[in-house]
Amino acid sequence: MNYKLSLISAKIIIILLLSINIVNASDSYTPVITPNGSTLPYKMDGSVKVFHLIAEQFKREFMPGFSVDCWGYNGQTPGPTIEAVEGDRIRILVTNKLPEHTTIHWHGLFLPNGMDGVGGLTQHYIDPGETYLYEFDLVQHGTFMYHPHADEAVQMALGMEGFMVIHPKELPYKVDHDYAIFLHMWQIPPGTSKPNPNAMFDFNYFSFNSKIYPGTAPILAKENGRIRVRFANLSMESHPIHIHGVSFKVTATEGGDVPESAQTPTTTVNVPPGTVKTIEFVPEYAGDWPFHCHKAHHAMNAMEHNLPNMMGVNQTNADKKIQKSFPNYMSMGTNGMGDMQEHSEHMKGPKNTPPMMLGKGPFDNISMGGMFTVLKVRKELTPETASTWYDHPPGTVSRKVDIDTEKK
Ligand SMILES: [Cu+2]
Repeated sequence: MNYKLSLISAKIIIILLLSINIVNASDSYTPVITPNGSTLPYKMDGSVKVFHLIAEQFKREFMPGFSVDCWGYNGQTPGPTIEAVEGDRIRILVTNKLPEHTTIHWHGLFLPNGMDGVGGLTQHYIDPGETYLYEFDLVQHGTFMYHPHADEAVQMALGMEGFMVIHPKELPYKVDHDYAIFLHMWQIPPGTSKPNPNAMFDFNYFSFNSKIYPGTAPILAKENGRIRVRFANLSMESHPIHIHGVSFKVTATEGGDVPESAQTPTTTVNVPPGTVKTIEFVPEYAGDWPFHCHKAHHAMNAMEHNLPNMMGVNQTNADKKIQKSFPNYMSMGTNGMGDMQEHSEHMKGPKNTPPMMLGKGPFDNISMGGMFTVLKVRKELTPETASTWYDHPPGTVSRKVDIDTEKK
Protein backbone atom coordinates (compact mmCIF):
# COMPACT_ATOMS: atom_id res chain seq x y z
CA MET A 1 0.00 0.00 0.00
CA ASN A 2 2.72 2.44 1.03
CA TYR A 3 4.71 1.39 -2.00
CA LYS A 4 1.71 2.06 -4.31
CA LEU A 5 1.07 5.43 -2.68
CA SER A 6 4.67 6.48 -3.05
CA LEU A 7 4.56 5.42 -6.71
CA ILE A 8 1.48 7.55 -7.29
CA SER A 9 2.95 10.54 -5.46
CA ALA A 10 6.19 10.13 -7.41
CA LYS A 11 4.18 10.18 -10.63
CA ILE A 12 2.35 13.33 -9.50
CA ILE A 13 5.64 14.99 -8.62
CA ILE A 14 7.11 14.09 -12.00
CA ILE A 15 4.03 15.45 -13.80
CA LEU A 16 4.23 18.65 -11.72
CA LEU A 17 7.95 19.04 -12.45
CA LEU A 18 7.37 18.49 -16.16
CA SER A 19 4.57 21.02 -16.24
CA ILE A 20 6.79 23.56 -14.50
CA ASN A 21 9.86 23.04 -16.66
CA ILE A 22 8.32 22.34 -20.03
CA VAL A 23 5.85 24.76 -21.48
CA ASN A 24 4.00 24.50 -24.75
CA ALA A 25 6.07 26.57 -27.17
CA SER A 26 3.29 27.76 -29.44
CA ASP A 27 1.92 30.23 -26.93
CA SER A 28 4.82 30.89 -24.61
CA TYR A 29 8.08 31.34 -26.48
CA THR A 30 9.80 34.71 -26.28
CA PRO A 31 9.33 36.28 -29.72
CA VAL A 32 12.55 36.91 -31.63
CA ILE A 33 13.63 40.52 -32.01
CA THR A 34 15.43 41.35 -35.25
CA PRO A 35 17.10 44.71 -34.41
CA ASN A 36 16.53 47.25 -37.22
CA GLY A 37 14.34 44.60 -38.87
CA SER A 38 11.01 42.84 -38.42
CA THR A 39 9.16 39.52 -38.18
CA LEU A 40 7.13 38.25 -41.14
CA PRO A 41 3.37 38.05 -40.41
CA TYR A 42 1.44 34.95 -41.52
CA LYS A 43 -2.14 33.82 -42.11
CA MET A 44 -3.61 30.42 -41.27
CA ASP A 45 -5.00 28.22 -44.05
CA GLY A 46 -6.50 25.40 -41.98
CA SER A 47 -3.53 24.19 -39.98
CA VAL A 48 -0.91 25.61 -42.39
CA LYS A 49 0.95 28.86 -41.60
CA VAL A 50 1.14 30.86 -44.84
CA PHE A 51 3.91 33.41 -45.36
CA HIS A 52 4.57 35.68 -48.36
CA LEU A 53 8.06 36.83 -49.35
CA ILE A 54 8.54 39.36 -52.14
CA ALA A 55 12.03 39.50 -53.67
CA GLU A 56 12.63 43.10 -54.72
CA GLN A 57 14.98 46.09 -55.02
CA PHE A 58 14.90 49.10 -52.68
CA LYS A 59 17.10 51.66 -50.96
CA ARG A 60 18.17 51.07 -47.37
CA GLU A 61 19.64 53.73 -45.12
CA PHE A 62 22.67 52.05 -43.48
CA MET A 63 23.01 55.09 -41.20
CA PRO A 64 21.58 58.60 -41.42
CA GLY A 65 22.82 60.20 -44.65
CA PHE A 66 24.08 56.97 -46.24
CA SER A 67 21.67 55.11 -48.55
CA VAL A 68 22.48 51.88 -50.35
CA ASP A 69 20.79 50.22 -53.36
CA CYS A 70 19.90 46.77 -52.04
CA TRP A 71 18.10 43.62 -53.07
CA GLY A 72 16.14 41.79 -50.40
CA TYR A 73 12.68 40.70 -49.30
CA ASN A 74 9.59 42.80 -48.54
CA GLY A 75 11.66 46.00 -48.71
CA GLN A 76 14.19 44.75 -46.15
CA THR A 77 17.66 43.27 -45.83
CA PRO A 78 17.90 40.99 -44.03
CA GLY A 79 14.39 39.94 -45.08
CA PRO A 80 11.79 39.72 -42.32
CA THR A 81 12.40 36.89 -39.85
CA ILE A 82 10.18 33.83 -40.33
CA GLU A 83 9.19 32.48 -36.92
CA ALA A 84 7.40 29.17 -36.36
CA VAL A 85 7.27 26.15 -34.05
CA GLU A 86 8.66 22.64 -34.53
CA GLY A 87 5.87 20.45 -35.93
CA ASP A 88 4.23 23.31 -37.86
CA ARG A 89 3.48 22.91 -41.54
CA ILE A 90 4.39 26.12 -43.37
CA ARG A 91 3.72 27.44 -46.87
CA ILE A 92 5.85 30.23 -48.24
CA LEU A 93 4.77 32.08 -51.37
CA VAL A 94 7.71 33.74 -53.11
CA THR A 95 6.99 36.51 -55.62
CA ASN A 96 9.88 37.69 -57.78
CA LYS A 97 9.97 41.44 -58.48
CA LEU A 98 13.68 41.42 -59.32
CA PRO A 99 14.99 42.10 -62.86
CA GLU A 100 16.34 38.49 -63.03
CA HIS A 101 15.35 35.00 -61.93
CA THR A 102 15.73 33.78 -58.34
CA THR A 103 14.87 30.91 -55.95
CA ILE A 104 14.89 30.51 -52.16
CA HIS A 105 16.96 27.91 -50.39
CA TRP A 106 16.12 27.05 -46.76
CA HIS A 107 19.61 26.73 -45.28
CA GLY A 108 19.91 23.91 -42.74
CA LEU A 109 16.35 22.60 -43.00
CA PHE A 110 15.38 18.96 -43.51
CA LEU A 111 12.65 19.02 -46.15
CA PRO A 112 11.56 17.25 -49.33
CA ASN A 113 14.39 17.56 -51.87
CA GLY A 114 12.17 19.45 -54.31
CA MET A 115 11.61 22.19 -51.71
CA ASP A 116 15.36 22.83 -51.22
CA GLY A 117 15.28 25.80 -53.60
CA VAL A 118 18.33 25.09 -55.78
CA GLY A 119 17.76 26.60 -59.23
CA GLY A 120 18.23 24.05 -62.01
CA LEU A 121 18.92 21.13 -59.63
CA THR A 122 15.72 20.84 -57.59
CA GLN A 123 13.35 23.30 -59.29
CA HIS A 124 12.75 25.71 -62.18
CA TYR A 125 13.93 29.28 -61.59
CA ILE A 126 11.35 31.82 -60.45
CA ASP A 127 11.30 34.28 -63.36
CA PRO A 128 10.52 37.99 -62.87
CA GLY A 129 6.79 38.44 -62.21
CA GLU A 130 6.24 34.80 -61.16
CA THR A 131 5.19 33.44 -57.76
CA TYR A 132 6.35 30.02 -56.52
CA LEU A 133 5.07 27.98 -53.59
CA TYR A 134 7.19 26.16 -51.02
CA GLU A 135 5.43 23.96 -48.46
CA PHE A 136 6.87 21.55 -45.89
CA ASP A 137 6.71 20.33 -42.29
CA LEU A 138 9.14 21.73 -39.75
CA VAL A 139 10.77 18.66 -38.26
CA GLN A 140 13.59 20.48 -36.40
CA HIS A 141 14.04 23.41 -34.08
CA GLY A 142 16.77 26.01 -34.19
CA THR A 143 18.03 28.95 -36.22
CA PHE A 144 18.19 28.67 -40.01
CA MET A 145 18.70 31.02 -42.94
CA TYR A 146 16.91 31.66 -46.21
CA HIS A 147 18.73 32.94 -49.30
CA PRO A 148 18.66 32.57 -53.10
CA HIS A 149 20.30 29.60 -54.81
CA ALA A 150 20.28 31.45 -58.13
CA ASP A 151 22.99 33.95 -59.13
CA GLU A 152 24.08 33.74 -55.48
CA ALA A 153 27.20 35.88 -55.85
CA VAL A 154 25.14 38.87 -57.00
CA GLN A 155 21.94 38.33 -55.05
CA MET A 156 23.52 37.64 -51.65
CA ALA A 157 26.11 40.42 -52.13
CA LEU A 158 23.20 42.86 -52.54
CA GLY A 159 21.51 41.72 -49.33
CA MET A 160 19.21 38.76 -50.10
CA GLU A 161 19.18 36.77 -46.86
CA GLY A 162 16.96 36.26 -43.85
CA PHE A 163 16.36 34.25 -40.67
CA MET A 164 14.03 31.34 -40.12
CA VAL A 165 13.68 30.62 -36.40
CA ILE A 166 11.91 27.43 -35.35
CA HIS A 167 11.13 27.26 -31.65
CA PRO A 168 11.23 23.82 -29.97
CA LYS A 169 7.84 22.16 -29.45
CA GLU A 170 8.67 21.89 -25.76
CA LEU A 171 10.73 24.72 -24.31
CA PRO A 172 13.33 23.58 -21.77
CA TYR A 173 13.32 27.16 -20.37
CA LYS A 174 12.43 30.68 -21.45
CA VAL A 175 14.78 33.53 -22.26
CA ASP A 176 14.05 37.18 -21.45
CA HIS A 177 15.30 38.54 -24.79
CA ASP A 178 15.93 36.69 -28.03
CA TYR A 179 17.84 38.65 -30.71
CA ALA A 180 18.72 37.73 -34.32
CA ILE A 181 21.61 39.52 -36.07
CA PHE A 182 22.78 38.93 -39.66
CA LEU A 183 26.43 39.73 -40.35
CA HIS A 184 27.22 41.11 -43.78
CA MET A 185 29.84 43.07 -45.67
CA TRP A 186 29.70 45.30 -48.69
CA GLN A 187 32.00 46.98 -51.18
CA ILE A 188 30.52 50.38 -52.00
CA PRO A 189 32.99 52.77 -53.67
CA PRO A 190 33.07 56.25 -52.01
CA GLY A 191 30.45 58.61 -53.44
CA THR A 192 28.26 55.79 -54.82
CA SER A 193 25.30 53.77 -53.52
CA LYS A 194 25.60 50.46 -55.43
CA PRO A 195 27.33 47.52 -53.70
CA ASN A 196 29.84 45.80 -56.01
CA PRO A 197 28.80 42.13 -56.39
CA ASN A 198 32.18 41.29 -58.00
CA ALA A 199 34.05 42.01 -54.76
CA MET A 200 35.74 39.08 -53.05
CA PHE A 201 38.20 41.16 -50.96
CA ASP A 202 38.51 44.76 -49.80
CA PHE A 203 35.03 45.24 -48.44
CA ASN A 204 34.57 48.70 -46.90
CA TYR A 205 31.26 48.38 -44.99
CA PHE A 206 30.46 45.78 -42.33
CA SER A 207 26.94 45.57 -40.99
CA PHE A 208 24.67 44.15 -38.29
CA ASN A 209 21.29 43.56 -39.96
CA SER A 210 22.42 45.83 -42.82
CA LYS A 211 23.03 48.83 -40.54
CA ILE A 212 26.43 50.29 -39.70
CA TYR A 213 27.30 52.03 -36.45
CA PRO A 214 26.03 54.54 -35.40
CA GLY A 215 22.96 53.35 -37.34
CA THR A 216 22.79 50.01 -35.44
CA ALA A 217 20.14 49.60 -32.71
CA PRO A 218 21.47 48.98 -29.17
CA ILE A 219 20.97 45.54 -27.60
CA LEU A 220 18.97 45.82 -24.38
CA ALA A 221 19.41 43.37 -21.51
CA LYS A 222 18.11 43.16 -17.99
CA GLU A 223 20.59 42.50 -15.21
CA ASN A 224 20.45 38.76 -14.37
CA GLY A 225 18.03 38.12 -17.24
CA ARG A 226 18.77 35.38 -19.79
CA ILE A 227 19.74 36.75 -23.20
CA ARG A 228 19.96 34.78 -26.45
CA VAL A 229 21.58 36.15 -29.61
CA ARG A 230 21.46 34.29 -32.92
CA PHE A 231 24.24 35.31 -35.35
CA ALA A 232 24.06 34.33 -39.03
CA ASN A 233 26.68 34.92 -41.72
CA LEU A 234 26.42 34.62 -45.51
CA SER A 235 29.26 37.06 -46.26
CA MET A 236 32.68 36.20 -47.73
CA GLU A 237 34.56 36.20 -44.42
CA SER A 238 34.21 35.10 -40.81
CA HIS A 239 33.29 37.58 -38.09
CA PRO A 240 34.57 37.04 -34.53
CA ILE A 241 31.91 38.80 -32.46
CA HIS A 242 33.11 40.02 -29.09
CA ILE A 243 30.92 41.29 -26.25
CA HIS A 244 32.24 43.22 -23.26
CA GLY A 245 31.03 42.74 -19.69
CA VAL A 246 29.66 39.20 -20.10
CA SER A 247 30.77 35.61 -20.61
CA PHE A 248 28.61 33.51 -22.90
CA LYS A 249 28.26 29.99 -24.32
CA VAL A 250 27.43 28.80 -27.83
CA THR A 251 24.25 26.79 -27.26
CA ALA A 252 23.35 25.94 -30.87
CA THR A 253 24.41 26.17 -34.50
CA GLU A 254 22.41 25.83 -37.73
CA GLY A 255 23.09 22.08 -37.34
CA GLY A 256 21.31 21.75 -33.99
CA ASP A 257 21.74 22.17 -30.24
CA VAL A 258 25.22 21.97 -28.70
CA PRO A 259 25.15 19.48 -25.78
CA GLU A 260 25.61 21.27 -22.47
CA SER A 261 28.79 19.25 -21.77
CA ALA A 262 30.36 20.77 -24.93
CA GLN A 263 29.46 24.41 -24.20
CA THR A 264 32.61 26.29 -23.18
CA PRO A 265 32.56 29.81 -21.78
CA THR A 266 33.97 32.55 -24.04
CA THR A 267 33.68 36.27 -24.78
CA THR A 268 34.18 35.98 -28.57
CA VAL A 269 32.39 33.72 -31.03
CA ASN A 270 33.69 33.30 -34.57
CA VAL A 271 30.87 33.09 -37.11
CA PRO A 272 32.20 31.65 -40.40
CA PRO A 273 30.31 32.02 -43.72
CA GLY A 274 27.33 29.67 -44.05
CA THR A 275 26.87 29.19 -40.31
CA VAL A 276 24.66 30.27 -37.44
CA LYS A 277 26.00 30.59 -33.89
CA THR A 278 23.46 30.99 -31.12
CA ILE A 279 24.82 32.28 -27.84
CA GLU A 280 23.28 32.72 -24.39
CA PHE A 281 24.38 34.70 -21.38
CA VAL A 282 23.15 36.17 -18.11
CA PRO A 283 24.56 39.71 -17.72
CA GLU A 284 25.45 40.51 -14.12
CA TYR A 285 27.06 43.91 -14.56
CA ALA A 286 25.07 47.00 -15.54
CA GLY A 287 26.66 49.37 -18.06
CA ASP A 288 27.04 50.33 -21.71
CA TRP A 289 29.18 47.49 -23.08
CA PRO A 290 30.67 47.36 -26.62
CA PHE A 291 29.31 44.56 -28.84
CA HIS A 292 31.35 44.29 -32.03
CA CYS A 293 33.30 42.30 -34.63
CA HIS A 294 36.88 41.92 -33.40
CA LYS A 295 38.43 42.32 -36.85
CA ALA A 296 39.43 45.96 -36.31
CA HIS A 297 38.64 47.05 -39.88
CA HIS A 298 35.15 45.56 -39.56
CA ALA A 299 34.32 48.10 -36.83
CA MET A 300 35.02 51.06 -39.12
CA ASN A 301 33.22 52.63 -42.06
CA ALA A 302 34.46 53.56 -45.55
CA MET A 303 37.84 51.96 -44.78
CA GLU A 304 40.21 52.35 -47.74
CA HIS A 305 42.75 49.51 -48.00
CA ASN A 306 44.84 50.40 -51.06
CA LEU A 307 46.75 53.40 -49.71
CA PRO A 308 50.39 53.76 -48.64
CA ASN A 309 51.06 53.87 -44.90
CA MET A 310 51.06 57.58 -44.00
CA MET A 311 51.87 57.17 -40.31
CA GLY A 312 54.35 59.94 -39.40
CA VAL A 313 53.87 61.82 -42.72
CA ASN A 314 52.61 65.40 -42.52
CA GLN A 315 49.58 65.54 -44.82
CA THR A 316 48.48 69.13 -44.13
CA ASN A 317 46.34 70.34 -47.04
CA ALA A 318 47.43 67.35 -49.14
CA ASP A 319 43.90 65.90 -49.19
CA LYS A 320 42.42 68.90 -50.98
CA LYS A 321 45.17 68.97 -53.62
CA ILE A 322 44.93 65.22 -54.29
CA GLN A 323 41.13 65.34 -54.45
CA LYS A 324 41.37 67.76 -57.43
CA SER A 325 42.72 64.84 -59.46
CA PHE A 326 41.25 61.92 -57.47
CA PRO A 327 37.87 62.98 -56.03
CA ASN A 328 37.54 59.76 -54.01
CA TYR A 329 40.80 60.23 -52.10
CA MET A 330 40.67 60.18 -48.30
CA SER A 331 43.93 60.17 -46.38
CA MET A 332 44.95 58.01 -43.44
CA GLY A 333 45.92 59.81 -40.23
CA THR A 334 49.44 61.10 -39.70
CA ASN A 335 49.60 60.21 -36.01
CA GLY A 336 47.16 57.33 -36.12
CA MET A 337 43.50 57.93 -36.85
CA GLY A 338 42.39 59.29 -33.48
CA ASP A 339 42.63 62.83 -34.89
CA MET A 340 39.95 61.93 -37.46
CA GLN A 341 37.49 61.17 -34.71
CA GLU A 342 38.22 64.51 -32.99
CA HIS A 343 37.75 66.43 -36.23
CA SER A 344 35.18 64.25 -37.93
CA GLU A 345 33.27 67.32 -39.15
CA HIS A 346 36.37 68.22 -41.20
CA MET A 347 36.75 64.68 -42.52
CA LYS A 348 33.73 64.65 -44.80
CA GLY A 349 34.38 62.39 -47.79
CA PRO A 350 32.47 62.37 -51.08
CA LYS A 351 28.65 62.54 -51.16
CA ASN A 352 26.78 59.52 -49.66
CA THR A 353 29.98 58.41 -47.87
CA PRO A 354 29.98 58.35 -44.06
CA PRO A 355 33.08 59.21 -42.01
CA MET A 356 35.15 56.20 -40.90
CA MET A 357 34.14 56.69 -37.26
CA LEU A 358 31.26 58.81 -36.11
CA GLY A 359 29.45 57.65 -32.96
CA LYS A 360 28.86 60.13 -30.16
CA GLY A 361 29.28 58.92 -26.58
CA PRO A 362 28.63 60.55 -23.21
CA PHE A 363 32.34 61.45 -22.84
CA ASP A 364 33.47 62.11 -26.44
CA ASN A 365 33.11 60.83 -30.00
CA ILE A 366 33.34 57.03 -30.22
CA SER A 367 36.01 55.84 -32.68
CA MET A 368 33.92 52.98 -34.03
CA GLY A 369 31.76 52.22 -37.08
CA GLY A 370 30.56 49.17 -38.99
CA MET A 371 29.83 46.04 -36.95
CA PHE A 372 29.50 47.81 -33.64
CA THR A 373 26.66 48.43 -31.22
CA VAL A 374 26.17 48.82 -27.47
CA LEU A 375 24.88 46.15 -25.08
CA LYS A 376 22.91 48.16 -22.54
CA VAL A 377 22.59 46.20 -19.30
CA ARG A 378 20.31 47.79 -16.70
CA LYS A 379 18.65 46.74 -13.44
CA GLU A 380 15.32 47.72 -15.00
CA LEU A 381 14.59 48.41 -18.67
CA THR A 382 12.49 51.48 -19.49
CA PRO A 383 11.40 53.03 -22.79
CA GLU A 384 14.30 55.50 -22.30
CA THR A 385 17.03 52.83 -21.88
CA ALA A 386 17.84 52.65 -25.60
CA SER A 387 18.47 56.40 -25.85
CA THR A 388 20.19 57.13 -22.53
CA TRP A 389 23.69 56.43 -21.24
CA TYR A 390 24.66 54.39 -18.20
CA ASP A 391 24.72 56.39 -14.97
CA HIS A 392 28.09 55.37 -13.47
CA PRO A 393 28.23 55.09 -9.67
CA PRO A 394 30.50 57.78 -8.15
CA GLY A 395 34.22 56.92 -8.29
CA THR A 396 33.91 54.13 -10.87
CA VAL A 397 35.07 56.00 -14.01
CA SER A 398 38.71 56.14 -15.10
CA ARG A 399 39.99 59.69 -14.57
CA LYS A 400 42.97 61.96 -15.19
CA VAL A 401 45.39 62.24 -12.25
CA ASP A 402 48.56 64.12 -11.43
CA ILE A 403 51.36 61.57 -11.79
CA ASP A 404 53.53 63.16 -9.08
CA THR A 405 50.68 63.18 -6.54
CA GLU A 406 49.81 59.57 -7.36
CA LYS A 407 53.42 58.38 -6.92
CA LYS A 408 53.68 59.68 -3.34
CU1 LIG B 1 33.85 41.10 -39.02
